[in-house]
Amino acid sequence: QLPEDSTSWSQDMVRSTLPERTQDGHKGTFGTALLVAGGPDMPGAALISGLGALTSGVGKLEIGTYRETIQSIAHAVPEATYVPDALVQIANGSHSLTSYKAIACGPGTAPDALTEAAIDKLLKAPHPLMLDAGALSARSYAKRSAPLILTPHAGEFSRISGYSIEQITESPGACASAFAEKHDLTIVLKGPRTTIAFPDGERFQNPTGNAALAKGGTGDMLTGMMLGMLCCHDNWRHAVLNAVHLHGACADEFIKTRSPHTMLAHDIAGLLPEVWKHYE
Ligand code: NPW
Ligand code: AMP
Ligand code: MG
Repeated sequence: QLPEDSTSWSQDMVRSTLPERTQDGHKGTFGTALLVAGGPDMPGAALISGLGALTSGVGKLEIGTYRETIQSIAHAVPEATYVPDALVQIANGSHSLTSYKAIACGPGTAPDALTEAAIDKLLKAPHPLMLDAGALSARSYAKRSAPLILTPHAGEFSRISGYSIEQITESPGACASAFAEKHDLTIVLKGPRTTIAFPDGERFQNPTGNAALAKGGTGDMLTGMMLGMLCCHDNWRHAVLNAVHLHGACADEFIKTRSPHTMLAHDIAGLLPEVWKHYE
């Protein structure tokens, strides 16, 4: 039984770990990210997570999604390029994964055999990999050298771990750390005080955020932000922690002047430029 207390990933820690955008950098310096997201019934998940990545430091973003989803979101995310029918291409090995700096998969994707077959291939890529939403399942993970980061909410964590919602609510830190150490991966257990548990037992709690975030799409935004942060940080742990902190800080900024009832997930991408600047 691990103790429940976790260190807070504080404002000062964010300030001292955010990367500079090197003056002589070009888009290749900051890396290309692959975001596999969205589906015919959930184009918004690809749009929202795409906005999150693009506002979080990525050099270039490729969004892998369905052909019809591309048509419905490209006007709203014109900075991205697109990989049509990405899950099929990844699952059958016809889309190379070697050039990406980081990959995320899951917002709005169906939790089905095709997604699982694609994940088998994504796990073999030599870069940080994030799995969220439709890419979270009760499965085993092949050993890999690069970081593997899962971002479940309590319902998803219960599904993949077998812990009951009650156990997770009672002891989020202990449950997250036990799972992270057992499977040699990182758990970002989302909730009012998100817990970040690394595979070596290190664990933090996020101090930012409020109930304005209790709305569809905010988790998709976090996935995109973390993907972008993985591209612009040298230290992947700092990328994970800073993404969670800044995501919550945007919601805190929103409610300084507006009702928490009214925030939209994509408002976070509009708030992030000024909020991030406060920490630089
Ligand atoms: P209940 O009944 O609410 O109490 P699911 P999802 C339970 C996409 N989206 N937080 C909960 O219990 C996502 O990316 C697309 C949340 C319920 O039984 C996914 O691909 C959007 N839930 C897909 O939708 C915007 C908690 O878990 C179950 C919980 C489904 O994602 C919306 C919900 O989990 C959305 O982001 C907690 N703390 N604790 C778009 N615009 O395209 C317990 N639960 O079934 O995986 O549903 O999270 O909505
Ligand atoms: P998801 O359930 O995947 O859409 O993710 C929801 C996001 O909103 C996560 O980052 C949660 O930590 C955050 N969130 C949800 N409810 C609250 C709350 N009451 N207070 C603070 N953050 C929340
Ligand atoms: Mg979610």
